[in-house]
Amino acid sequence: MTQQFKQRLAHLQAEHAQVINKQNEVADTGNGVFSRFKSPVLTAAHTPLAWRYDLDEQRNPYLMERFGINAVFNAGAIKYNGKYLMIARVEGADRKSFFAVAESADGINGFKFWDYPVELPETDEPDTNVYDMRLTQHEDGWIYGLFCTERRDPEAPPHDQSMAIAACGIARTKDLVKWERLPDLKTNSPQQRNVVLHPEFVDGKYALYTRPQDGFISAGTGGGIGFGLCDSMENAVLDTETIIHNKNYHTVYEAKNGQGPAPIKTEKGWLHLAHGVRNTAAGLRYVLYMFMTDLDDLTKVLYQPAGYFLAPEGEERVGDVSNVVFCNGWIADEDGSVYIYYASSDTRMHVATTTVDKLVDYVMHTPADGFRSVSSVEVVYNIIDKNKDSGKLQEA
Ligand code: M1P
Repeated sequence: MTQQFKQRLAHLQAEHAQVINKQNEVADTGNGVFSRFKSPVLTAAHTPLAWRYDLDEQRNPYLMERFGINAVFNAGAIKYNGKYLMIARVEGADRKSFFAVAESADGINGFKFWDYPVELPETDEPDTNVYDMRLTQHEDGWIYGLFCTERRDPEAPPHDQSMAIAACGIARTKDLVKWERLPDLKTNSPQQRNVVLHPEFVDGKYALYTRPQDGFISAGTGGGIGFGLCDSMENAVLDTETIIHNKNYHTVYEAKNGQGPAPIKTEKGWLHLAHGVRNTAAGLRYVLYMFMTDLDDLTKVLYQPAGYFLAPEGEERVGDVSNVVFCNGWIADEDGSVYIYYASSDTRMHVATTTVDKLVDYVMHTPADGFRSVSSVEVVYNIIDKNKDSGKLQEA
């Protein structure tokens, strides 16, 4: 091995080890609902050197990257065998995404990718691009991964190389290593993204959250979070979708929205985390918001705090698709802690920590949207008056 090759390899290894072993710290006092952390938890730099470099000097004398990784984001998550796992969307420099599992012992530090990315089987209709997997440990015993499969629109004229069709791909596994691919979900909507499997049977059927949409980017007449039941995941067909949470004028979800990870069951109801999108002069802005549905009637929204739960801040605001936070994975731990894995600007993964109790308090006691400025002022007056009545104003 030449000295040059040896040195470069040693530098790459040291940098990689530093990225993985970096200990994270809570960012600031925060808003009391959750804690943010100073550094991302999973990035392109976390991907193993063995994926990117041919480490043989004969074949790669300059030790050049042979496969570039552009971004690591939009990860599903699950606690499995006592470890915190993310199944990330890894996007190559070639723009194609694939899935890869990274694990950590404490859910915050030391996320390390498994040796190989996921080998995802295909259906008869090959996928061009796959992304945004939601993992659901279903009570039928399988772990399901529902994701977006994207293919070129067969109706697209030759001059248009962007027109695409998004559909929900379905795969299942018992160990996150060996995956069985099932047929794509069939619904009445021309396109689907952000489809999520509910963890429990409902009336003996599988329950799915959907996001019907007319176009690939614009939701058009679709765009709300839908809900439907199907008999089987081996041939998943949804005849009807009921919109349980719709787009709404002058809110953070006025352009479109989508269910995040599978909801968390609590004594008060199902906790949902979703993303809301609005249009601005600077392009689309994606934030996260929450709501709670009824334990018996999953289509009934019981509580919904106004506005966003988490929005991009600081460096999170910049990336491949700036001003975006997106979440498709969270873990509710046995001790009541919740790890929210969210991506910023389609580039990297972060974690925010909280508890089920705090989220329930947040969802039940944060005032709902009054949909007008005058209602927002009433909410503020109400808080001030209560502080005044209890003699707390001087403490502010
Ligand atoms: O670029 C932001 C997000 O855009 C899409 O989400 P949605 O379907 O809700 O608009 C997805 O492509 C997602 O992966 C991406 O993060």
